[in-house]
Amino acid sequence: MKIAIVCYPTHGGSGVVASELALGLAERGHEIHIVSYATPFRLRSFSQNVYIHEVEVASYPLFKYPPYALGLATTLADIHEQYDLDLIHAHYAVPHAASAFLAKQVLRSDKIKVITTLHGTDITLVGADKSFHRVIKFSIEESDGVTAVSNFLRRRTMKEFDIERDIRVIYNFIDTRKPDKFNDCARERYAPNGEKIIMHASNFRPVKRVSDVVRIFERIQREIPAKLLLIGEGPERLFVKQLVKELGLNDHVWFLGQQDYIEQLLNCADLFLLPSEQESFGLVALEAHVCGVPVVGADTGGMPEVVKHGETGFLLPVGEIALMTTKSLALLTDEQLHAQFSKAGRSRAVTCFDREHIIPQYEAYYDEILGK
Ligand code: GMT
Repeated sequence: MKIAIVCYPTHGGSGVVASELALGLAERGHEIHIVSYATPFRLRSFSQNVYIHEVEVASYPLFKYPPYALGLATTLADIHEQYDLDLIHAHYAVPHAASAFLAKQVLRSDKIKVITTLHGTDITLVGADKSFHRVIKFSIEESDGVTAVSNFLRRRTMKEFDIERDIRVIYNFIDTRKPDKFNDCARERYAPNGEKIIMHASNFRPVKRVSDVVRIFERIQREIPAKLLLIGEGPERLFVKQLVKELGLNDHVWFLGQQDYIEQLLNCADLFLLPSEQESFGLVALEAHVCGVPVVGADTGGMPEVVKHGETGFLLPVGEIALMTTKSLALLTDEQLHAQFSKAGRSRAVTCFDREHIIPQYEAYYDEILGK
């Protein structure tokens, strides 16, 4: 098949999933055209069957805001004319699904199909904004196929947008071979005296509640020697740094910035914290599990579909810092319990979320939408 994959190029989960899907499909012989405003970081090196198209947006003194959605639609139409695409797979509804719809209209073609994958914040945060609501609903209804990354997100989309059409749940996935390839994390660099290593990675937006991570860590390190590794960049980073300073934790917290492949770091973590307000799936929790790292986080959104409470981690109500601390300490101080959760998490990742299991589900869905 010839497939255009539209995605964000950044470190967020939707861009990672779209990039890994592109690589997986390309390996299976499909011709993949990545369409984005920059080259996604996971696709910077050459891959057979993957073509990168960066969208250019004309600037003009009249434009207060560059019309990216129009540039994207034009690029998609151009790519179709040159390569004769079978389908456009838009990751993240805003504005990708609307641009894909527009491209199809511009081409006046019923042959090319549009599939939209909803990732989470496109529905729960951006989608909840009145200024986008009608267009998102329209784009979902007009796509030839729609997938959501969790049952939670499917239900939420149907309710929030009053959608009656079918939405297929296809879970996010992971390459479970990675931990063997990346096993060079030096624990001693971050925890020279054998301290426990707690980790969090996110885009440091309010929805991630990174200050909860710091407060939980502060309570943990009162009881046992521990270090906190914070990965990522985002609007709350400075605020979090200030909190770390105020709590007297400067010597215990590492800010590691944006990392392209966090598996290397996860390999030396003892615990991953994800206390988000909302998480439609929680790809990073799956990344932790594949490295055998138990997760303590919030019982929200699609998190229970990834982390099995009491088996691979603990999920507590949003904001319950005290309970999250208690469960973290239980895992960090009981070696047997930790080993049991670590094994169960890794095994869950391999059994339920391996790329070899999920990518064929996308292929089958493409066939179905193309009427093959
Ligand atoms: O987490 C974010 O805010 C980024 C966002 C994205 O679009 O990259 O993540 C969403 O999509 C991921 C991939 O499907 C999911 O794993 C995340 O749970 C989801 N984030 C939220 O729902 C907050």
